[in-house]
Amino acid sequence: MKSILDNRPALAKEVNKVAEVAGYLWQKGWAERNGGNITVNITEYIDDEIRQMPAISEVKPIGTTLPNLKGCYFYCKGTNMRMRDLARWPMENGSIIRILDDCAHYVIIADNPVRPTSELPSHLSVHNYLIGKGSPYKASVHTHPIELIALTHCKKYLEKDVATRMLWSMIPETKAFCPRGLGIIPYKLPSSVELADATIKELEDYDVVMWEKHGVFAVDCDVMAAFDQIDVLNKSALIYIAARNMGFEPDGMSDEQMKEMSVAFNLPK
Ligand code: 2HA
Ligand code: ZN
Repeated sequence: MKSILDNRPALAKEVNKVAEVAGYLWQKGWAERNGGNITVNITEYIDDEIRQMPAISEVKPIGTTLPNLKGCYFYCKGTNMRMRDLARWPMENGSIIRILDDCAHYVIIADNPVRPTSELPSHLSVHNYLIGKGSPYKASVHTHPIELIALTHCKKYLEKDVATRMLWSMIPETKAFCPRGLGIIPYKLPSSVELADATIKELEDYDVVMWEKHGVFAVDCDVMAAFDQIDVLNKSALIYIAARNMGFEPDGMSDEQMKEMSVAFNLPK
């Protein structure tokens, strides 16, 4: 079957990265059933021929108006699709959409009329925010990392930066590779406008934000980098659990060690 990815290696590479990450999410047990979502702003890979491609869906409302998305294109996981299927067949379990000039509607252009994630309005609102502030970030990932979610069942870790400090102190790499830490958003109904608004607000200070008792939402330059930030945080949670399972509360790196690291790696905060 013909695909929009044929003879477009740069675009194919981005979509294949999504497939690779989708496989990791499944293997890690973070993507049960249709859990999680990925959207990537692929506008920089769109050529004139793609801009001329006809819609393969009716015109659909986004549900909100997002002025910075005029002329943008996104790869989106399909609604109800499984990450484990997307890992093998990204263009059967996701699609490429074009934002129309009114910035309030979209159409699907390739490869199949797979309806995008139910979280599309919130993902697109995040991309609209990122473009607005001139961010180089192009990818957003929502997933259900087991150990990080478990932490949010404890009130202490819902306080600002308490989880961040604990996670950073488990292994030096975590602060180095997730330097803005883990933002926390108190429980809100999945897919709600309130959750989307709170996420955008928290992304001002963090690249990875935790939705209490639900999952994380991460942004970065590409999907691999967004995944890596979640992965290093969850690795720290696993180290914490391993220590507790050995029968003790882990000491964590000292404040002096954290400081020395932050200076050496030129990290913020
Ligand atoms: O779309 O995980 O929270 C699947 C989800 C929504
Ligand atoms: Zn979810």
